[in-house]
Amino acid sequence: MLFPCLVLLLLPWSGFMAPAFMSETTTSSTTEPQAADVELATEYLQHFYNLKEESAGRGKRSDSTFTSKVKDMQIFFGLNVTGSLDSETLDVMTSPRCGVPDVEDYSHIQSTRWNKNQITYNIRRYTSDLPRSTVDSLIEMAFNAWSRVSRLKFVRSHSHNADIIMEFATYAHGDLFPFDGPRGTLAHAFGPGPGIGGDTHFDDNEQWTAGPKGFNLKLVAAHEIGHALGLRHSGNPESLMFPNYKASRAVNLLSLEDVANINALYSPVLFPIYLNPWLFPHLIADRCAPDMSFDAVSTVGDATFFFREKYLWIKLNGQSDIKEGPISNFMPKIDTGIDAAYRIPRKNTAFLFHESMFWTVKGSMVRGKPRPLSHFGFPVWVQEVDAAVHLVKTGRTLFFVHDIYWSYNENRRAMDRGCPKYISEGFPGLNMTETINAAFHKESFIYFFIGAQVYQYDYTQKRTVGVERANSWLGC
Ligand code: 8MR
Ligand code: ZN
Ligand code: ZN
Repeated sequence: MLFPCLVLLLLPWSGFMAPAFMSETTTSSTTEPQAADVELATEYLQHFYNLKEESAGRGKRSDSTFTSKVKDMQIFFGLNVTGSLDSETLDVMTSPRCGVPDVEDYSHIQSTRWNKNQITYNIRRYTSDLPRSTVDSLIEMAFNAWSRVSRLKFVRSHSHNADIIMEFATYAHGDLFPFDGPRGTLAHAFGPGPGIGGDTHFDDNEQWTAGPKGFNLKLVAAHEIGHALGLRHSGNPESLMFPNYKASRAVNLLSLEDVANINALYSPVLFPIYLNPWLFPHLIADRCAPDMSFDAVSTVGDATFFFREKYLWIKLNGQSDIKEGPISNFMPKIDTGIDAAYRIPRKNTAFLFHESMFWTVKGSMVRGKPRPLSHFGFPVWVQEVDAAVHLVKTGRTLFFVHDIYWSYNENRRAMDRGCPKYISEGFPGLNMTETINAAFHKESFIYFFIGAQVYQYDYTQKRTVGVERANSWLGC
């Protein structure tokens, strides 16, 4: 799905994922970076951050270039900006993103697809590198590569409701995945789905061409359209879906493998099997339904995330439009619902809970594997939490479980004494008819999402001061 692969700087050199290489960096136990780490980081920064060859970590002047590239990378991923190769930074540099842990695990077929054969596209913003008519025809050729070999049909539309909206943009451009300037990421595409699903963005800081120089638009568009149709990366260097740009591929776009994969995904046999219920309009949760409730609500990076089952709505700060789609479209590692979520702004870190496990999200990137709830010091009988909220003023995180709550001291990393307590004791005047679905902190209020309502609770005065419909924050 996408997307995600998108940002991801997909490890374009094949040695990246070799097991020998990984063990070299992951087993080093000292805190000083090892030579192998510096080498790894140099290669990574040359590849994605335009670090020049001669700046490779030796000598005074080049050290400062190296450090500043490390900082750029840390800013991008929401890490502490130290400029040094600390373990978190090395972790990001070595983590196989995109859910593509090693070559064996490349899975060629995405699990989501469009529930129709005819798909519309709209070109919303052009590049000035090429005449518009050239862009139109290169994009059309890229779609034709796929329609020639499958049952799919692509129709150009002038409506902004088209399934696939294509645009050229630079740096931050309204999704969670800003472009990175020249080179690095060339483009990205969201997997099938409503709203942003299928949308395809090209980095307008690249030199787009119709030939072999710069980056060939037809080739990159054909690869991105593969993602927009639901294909992910292939480990086969012959495949258009191999994650590297190789200009010579522009002649013969699709390999036999690509043809097989698109037909497997859109095979007539599979059509009636609805593996992905969210793709079916009547099953897409209507965020404005009168009884709408959410499982978890939290800020993440610069946005507020509203989770319900496997679906996510994202309201970016200061913007009125809302992004939506399956959670995995935004966080490919997460293939479940989210029960509870909270964020510590100071650390730019959010925690997402599913049953007895939780994920850590730095910036907008899910880090590492999920960890068990016991990390927080819950007794074993707590196997899931209903809601969580972090209070910046007190440095405490409150976890709600049925009719009780825990208070966790984030500085001491321990549960407060006297926990758990009854919610009715700590939050008198909260009209709890059912368990709390979600909790969210803003200004000096805690907002408790209970069923289809959200209660505005003043926790200094210990009373409920307002009630709204849960989805009123999503423009309903
Ligand atoms: C052949 O087409 C592409 C290859 C590599 C198109 C885009 C890319 S990319 O380097 O921009 C890639 C990366 F993760 F940044 C994004 C992608 O795989 O879609
Ligand atoms: Zn984008
Ligand atoms: Zn790709």
